[in-house]
Amino acid sequence: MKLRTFLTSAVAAASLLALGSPAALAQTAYKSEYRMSLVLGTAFPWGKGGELWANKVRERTNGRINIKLYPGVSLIQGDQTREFSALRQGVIDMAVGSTINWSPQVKQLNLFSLPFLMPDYAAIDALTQGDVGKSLFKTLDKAGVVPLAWGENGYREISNSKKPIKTPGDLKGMKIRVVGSPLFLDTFSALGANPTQMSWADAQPAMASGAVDGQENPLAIFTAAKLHSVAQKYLTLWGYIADPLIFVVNKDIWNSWTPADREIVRQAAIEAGKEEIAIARKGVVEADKPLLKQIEGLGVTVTQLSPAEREAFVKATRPVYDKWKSQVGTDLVNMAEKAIAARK
Ligand code: X2X
Repeated sequence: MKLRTFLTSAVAAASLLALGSPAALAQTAYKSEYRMSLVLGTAFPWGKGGELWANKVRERTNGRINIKLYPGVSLIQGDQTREFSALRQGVIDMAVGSTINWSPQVKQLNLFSLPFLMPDYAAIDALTQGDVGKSLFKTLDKAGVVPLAWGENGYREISNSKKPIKTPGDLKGMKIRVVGSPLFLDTFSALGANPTQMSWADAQPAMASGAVDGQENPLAIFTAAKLHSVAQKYLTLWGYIADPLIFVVNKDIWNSWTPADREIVRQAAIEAGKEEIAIARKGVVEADKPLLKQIEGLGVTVTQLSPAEREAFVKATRPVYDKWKSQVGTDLVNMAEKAIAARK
């Protein structure tokens, strides 16, 4: 519709012919709806982040950019590891996506999945808000998408249906559902577990039927997805990795917007990202960690590791860290290690 309106404008058509520029045409061809891909919906911090972004953009562009949310990665039939390729190809217009799900296509994003790289939230911030974050945005830009802002899924704590996990030995032979990159297979194999890759959509029935014993995900997902009701009775806080989220737009879509609208979309993503991170950390950054009490209230045994107990997991996964350091990129990992050591 917009395209036809434009073409009937004699002045514009004349200048288009004069310029012979497809970009000039593209810039006016706004779609009536833009499709935002998300793994999780608005019951989760992740989906709320997407909703905050979409609402700000719709309001500030007076509806010129109208975004619809597609949670459950429904635009790609639930296969979250295909999200990045689909974004690049234009099957998806924009997304709030996890570094884990995009890491099969962008190997540098495995950085955040290196076991025990980031000891605390300040370490995550030191990476995403510093030079490492900038370097990764350059990589994403080269890979064909427009990265705008960081959000957060969270520290991925491990749960299972069998027993409290206190030592790597407790994981021996346990069937653990993992997602995404082969790095996860290496980490859980090093711990003696039996990892199996599957999508989030397949994971919940697999836990319910006992096809898998355990999984790892942030606490906000544990509660919102009610994982205690699919036999996840034991939860161990080990903080081994955390996956940031990234707000991105497909390059052709980005180029089709006016510079002023691009700026609105970017600013809205930055604000939504900040708000989403606060939501994702709610309940676990307060001194009394109310989310843990809530989870215990569901009949779940929550295990907190002493520093020495945690160190045993660090040691057992160190060969995986070393192996993957070169695959992620030695310079990038060195930069990350330095940024973490210098964090406030
Ligand atoms: O599949 C998962 O575990 C989830 C929802 O956390 C991601 O998409 C990375």
